[in-house]
Amino acid sequence: MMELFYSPGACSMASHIAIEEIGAPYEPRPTLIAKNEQKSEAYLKINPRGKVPALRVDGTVITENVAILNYLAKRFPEKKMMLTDPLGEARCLSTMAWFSNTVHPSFTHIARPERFAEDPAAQASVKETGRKTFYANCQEIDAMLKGQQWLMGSQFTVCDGYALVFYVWGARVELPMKELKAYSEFKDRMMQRPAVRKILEREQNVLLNY
Ligand SMILES: N[C@@H](CCC(=O)N[C@@H](CS)C(=O)NCC(=O)O)C(=O)O
Repeated sequence: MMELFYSPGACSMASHIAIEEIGAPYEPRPTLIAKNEQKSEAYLKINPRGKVPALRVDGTVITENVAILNYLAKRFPEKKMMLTDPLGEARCLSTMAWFSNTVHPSFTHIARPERFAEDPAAQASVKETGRKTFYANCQEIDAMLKGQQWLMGSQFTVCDGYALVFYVWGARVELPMKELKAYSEFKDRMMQRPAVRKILEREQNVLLNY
């Protein structure tokens, strides 16, 4: 049995959506960042970095969305959650790596400026710069989605749930996400998928009232 450790509204939603879309049995293990549960003694035994998501598979723990999403797509190839030709697979990995190493950290500047500067005045500046950088990244996602149904084209993949995370975050910090037309239409399509809706409801996501 697989177990997914996640926190509502966190980047773990990417893995949460993927595992639900796949439809394989798993145990959802809420690990609430709001209550600092990701730093609890019990959870640090699962992921010593104190971060979600983590996926435990028969006693082995996988961390990092990119690795979890790649694992899920490969373990359940019949669900076609990733492009499988070498170029297509590289495109999926490239997009997920960019999400993880660039888009996510740009949001961290908004949500956790104290991690980048000690001085409160400098933190305000980090936050402001983060808003610009993060929104520019969202505009890039919007451009990637222009004229296509899903990020990789006509095939829904594990990249799509990951892209939804950043739409949610932008909405949460009141960036003008609705001005991003292709991204907003993509968000609407995502919300029509029963698995996505189920996860949004389980996580009590802001998109349900957006
Ligand atoms: N690159 C990692 C990032 C994981 C990460 O930073 N998770 C955040 C939630 S979005 C977290 O657990 N933060 C808790 C903390 O830093 O204390 C991934 O994609 O899995």
